[in-house]
Amino acid sequence: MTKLLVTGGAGFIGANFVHYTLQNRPEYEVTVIDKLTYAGNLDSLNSVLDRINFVTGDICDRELMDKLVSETDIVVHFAAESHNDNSLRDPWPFLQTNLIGTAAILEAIRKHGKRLHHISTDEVYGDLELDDPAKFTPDTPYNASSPYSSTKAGSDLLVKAWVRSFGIHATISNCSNNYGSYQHIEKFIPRQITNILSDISPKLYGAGENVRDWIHVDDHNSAVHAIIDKGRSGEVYLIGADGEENNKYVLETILELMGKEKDAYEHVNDRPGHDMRYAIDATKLREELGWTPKYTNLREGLQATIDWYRQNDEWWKNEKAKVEAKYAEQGQ
Ligand code: NAD
Ligand code: TDX
Repeated sequence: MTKLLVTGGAGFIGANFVHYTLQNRPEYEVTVIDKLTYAGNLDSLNSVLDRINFVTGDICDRELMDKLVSETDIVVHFAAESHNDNSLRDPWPFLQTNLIGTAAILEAIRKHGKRLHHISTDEVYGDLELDDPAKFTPDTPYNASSPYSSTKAGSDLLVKAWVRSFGIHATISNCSNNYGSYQHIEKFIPRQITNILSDISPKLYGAGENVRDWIHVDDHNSAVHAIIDKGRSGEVYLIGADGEENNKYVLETILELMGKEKDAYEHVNDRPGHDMRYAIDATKLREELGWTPKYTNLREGLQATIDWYRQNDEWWKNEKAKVEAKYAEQGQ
């Protein structure tokens, strides 16, 4: 058995990664370390808690990370403060977890000679114009816009520095916007679905022209496994599935799939510094590692996601009023 330490495994992508790994890769023994912040939810792992080791803890705790890393073979590092809007209200948890937490993991990896896969975002590259034919590639210069994305960019640079200076065995992936089950209802797609299910009108920032490159979370996670299997140490892989759509289209599609009028939503205050467009060129991942995405029909993926939130209201209902009250303070 190969031992896998998953940081942030009670969050959206991390929990899906744990489920994906248990279903598809029986050779791995999984340990999760998660602080269970507002974004972590142990219920997302309920059905598999007897098949994994779960540790409640903070990745910034250097002693704890030293111990856990010494006991594993590979670390897959998902843990982060992940929401742009929160980073605009209070950047400090982002600086702490995304930078100091990643450094604590890197120091343990260096000391014990283990393998790291660092999960990052396409937002480190800044944004593109709507009419620009370009997409992000591994050679695009870093140009992050928000406290969230700049701390993720900083965490990537820390990993690159530890590779170059200390020769640690590490890979990095930068993925586009994920959707699917277990995503926190502060994020765009689950916020709109749960608004409609709660008779609250959906909320579109600004004109809704901003473009995101959507990928199903299972496709992100199959790519992460491909990189762990075959990725070259020190390399960066961009993960994306050619899913560019603007926010207005995504919201109108959700409304239509839920049997509502296409214009039954409100325009609210725009996000300060709102990135206009993200787009991933995943040629390196596809050609070098032979990866292909499975869930490329966004309408079908949205329908499955709507069904999941409808059937699992006990997973999100208690959080709804709190999340909406926080947005209301910003006029969003
Ligand atoms: P999330 O906010 O849903 O989950 C984050 C998890 O990390 C939570 O379970 C939380 O409790 C845990 N955590 C936070 N601080 C911690 C700390 N100090 N110690 C231990 N655990 C801590 O985030 P997500 O959307 O699942 O994102 C996971 C990773 O993927 C992040 O690194 C994010 O930057 C990256 N990413 C996300 C997306 C996306 O679309 N969601 C896209 C590309 C990359
Ligand atoms: O209510 C909303 N209305 C709205 O129009 C919300 C919450 C968002 N939006 C817009 C803002 C963005 O253009 O929708 C788009 C998506 O917003 P988020 O879900 O907040 O995602 P984004 O800011 O694009 O970042 C996401 O993808 C990259 C993740 O949250 C990050 O963790 C990841 O790195």
